[in-house]
Amino acid sequence: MRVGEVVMSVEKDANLSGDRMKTAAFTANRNRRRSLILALAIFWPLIYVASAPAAPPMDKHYYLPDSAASKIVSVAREGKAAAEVTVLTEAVAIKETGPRQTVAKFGEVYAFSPAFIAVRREAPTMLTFWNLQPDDEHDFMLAAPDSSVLMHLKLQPLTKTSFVFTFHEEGIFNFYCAVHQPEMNGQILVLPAAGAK
Ligand SMILES: [Cu+2]
Repeated sequence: MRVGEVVMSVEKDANLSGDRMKTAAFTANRNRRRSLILALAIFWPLIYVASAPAAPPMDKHYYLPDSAASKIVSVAREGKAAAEVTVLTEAVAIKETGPRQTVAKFGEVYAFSPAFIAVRREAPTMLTFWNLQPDDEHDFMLAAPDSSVLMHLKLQPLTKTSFVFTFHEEGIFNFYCAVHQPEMNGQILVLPAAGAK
């Protein structure tokens, strides 16, 4: 074997072991891919459930009236309404636009607008909340005249949220944004049904 041949033979061996390494790497990759696919197959239903579009934001924090509360007010996502009211989340004093002294003294201040709504008993009324803020969550918590909480909605940033409310009891119903207390409140006055004496 001449020097040239030795060099060639060494190179050949080197290539061989390189190929072996490539094969080993490929097998390892394939095994890794297999375990990934297996894991996906096993966990896919879980992943799928977790990423499924959240049905309306109703969980233990946000909910519509339950069957007992529905005797006082029933709330539906849609339906014919005798009246419609748009309720804005108004930024009264916020860090972006000030006034700075007011924000320093009171913190950011928001308000529902309008904060007073009159409806008739049994008259379906559509309330549409416009959360005007791009970076602030608000919510709508409705209380019965006896102060028990009937429902709690999340009002997502830059989103309109509509529900048709039908009140079955007369009286003053307070509502709140739980995030911005004590200032972000309002009242719904439920008057006698039309034609009632
Ligand atoms: Cu709020």
